[in-house]
Amino acid sequence: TTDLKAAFVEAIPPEMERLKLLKKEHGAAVLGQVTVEQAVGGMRGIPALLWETSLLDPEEGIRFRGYSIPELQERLPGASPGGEPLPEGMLWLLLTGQVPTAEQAHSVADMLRERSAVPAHVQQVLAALPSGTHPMTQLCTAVLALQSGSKFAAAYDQGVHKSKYWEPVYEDSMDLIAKLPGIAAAIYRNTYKGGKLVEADPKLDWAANLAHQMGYDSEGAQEMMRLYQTVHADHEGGNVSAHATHLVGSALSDPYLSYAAGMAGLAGPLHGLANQETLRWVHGVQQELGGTPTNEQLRDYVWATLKAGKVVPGFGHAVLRKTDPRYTCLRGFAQRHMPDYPLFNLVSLLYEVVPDILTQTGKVKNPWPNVDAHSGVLLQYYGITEERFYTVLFGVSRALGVLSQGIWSRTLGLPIERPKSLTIDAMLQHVGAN
Ligand code: NMX
Ligand code: MLT
Repeated sequence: TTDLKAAFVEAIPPEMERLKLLKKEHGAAVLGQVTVEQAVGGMRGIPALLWETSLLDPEEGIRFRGYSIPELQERLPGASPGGEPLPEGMLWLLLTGQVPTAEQAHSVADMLRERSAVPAHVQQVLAALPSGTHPMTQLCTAVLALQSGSKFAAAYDQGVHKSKYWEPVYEDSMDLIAKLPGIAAAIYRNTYKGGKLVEADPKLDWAANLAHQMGYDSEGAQEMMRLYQTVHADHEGGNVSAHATHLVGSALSDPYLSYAAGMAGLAGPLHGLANQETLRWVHGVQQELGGTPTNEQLRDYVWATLKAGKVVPGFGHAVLRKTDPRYTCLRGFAQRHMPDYPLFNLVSLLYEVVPDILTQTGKVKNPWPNVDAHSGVLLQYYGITEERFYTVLFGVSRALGVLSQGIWSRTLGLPIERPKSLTIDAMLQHVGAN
């Protein structure tokens, strides 16, 4: 089939069986134990979430449905043969577990195009926000404004049977994914281009239309956007945006409410906003040291950042322990398309200098760069220079992963999430210390 919904429906019975088996035969098996340090330390490493769309290895990085990023660059269909992967193919993969054919990916593009119109009231809500409102606040606001059209919320009001939750959740998720490029582009044009919107081009795929509606029509910018939207799609279930979406969805809040919650989390500087922060920090380097600083000068700059009690944005990770393969992938794109771009050279220099220094602090568990250290350079090269907008582009992509998992969560009947919390006293009592 070339119909995503039909392919998803085919994938449901075996998955239900596997979960049933897991619960029935192995429900009492121990996945791990929880230490006091983990409970007070951001729950790092506690295996306590079911997340099907991707899985992360601390050394190797992310795999989407079992496939690494280089594997997907080879296997996922492009807009043209050999081109960068189409995010529509990633969506098919995340939802069904199968690598799509080119025909299947293009049919997803058609399906999304049909749902892409952004309602007038959402444009009005965006237009009513004070100038200077952060683009991520605008994204959350626009998504909440769309919630009035939620098919899941309406179906729940009508008393839909729980075995049918997945269907309106699927419809909401596809509607939302379809509208995000138009919403993101409207935020961009309102904020930076005097509010002059650009119509979608019915010949273009989802990511190319995002670039087009923002005002960027070069082949390079469109290919960059396809890759960008593909690699940010998912990063297993425990990161702040995925977990927030999952948590809020578990209360049966609809996909608009859950994704808006995820985006509120992505807007934090330790998470998605780090792509904005990286650019600001790199511009600070350029301003103070000029275009081609020496390693020595860079080292001093990094130490000054640390001594001021700030983080070096784009470096470190809560769970990765090596260079993020998304960083490596975007670096590969830069090597192919902009090898002599001064900003790329500066970012490459940082790769040589920063990890050593972070290691010398003796406390940073992962000194290597993450995706946010590289994504902004690509955008800058194609003229998208407004870094306060960057996290919106991350967020549009993240919809593919968190909403696909959301559809599965409602299909599998996962319950409301409600972990146990403890007071300091209760922990001390538990360990016999008071
Ligand atoms: N610069 C300075 N200090 C750092 C950095 C960094 N890049 N990374 C970690 N540390 C510090 C951290 O603040 C903590 O200090 P303290 O004990 O004084 O509180 C110490 O090193 C140990 O932290 P870790 O256990 O290594 O890291 P943790 O899991 O707590 O946090 C991040 C992970 C990603 C929040 C952290 O590495 C960071 O703040 N990085 C910079 C921001 C960033 O790039 N975030 C984007 C992550 C990817 N994404 O898109 O979400
Ligand atoms: C992400 O893509 O969500 C980030 O790398 C953060 C994380 O995985 O914790």
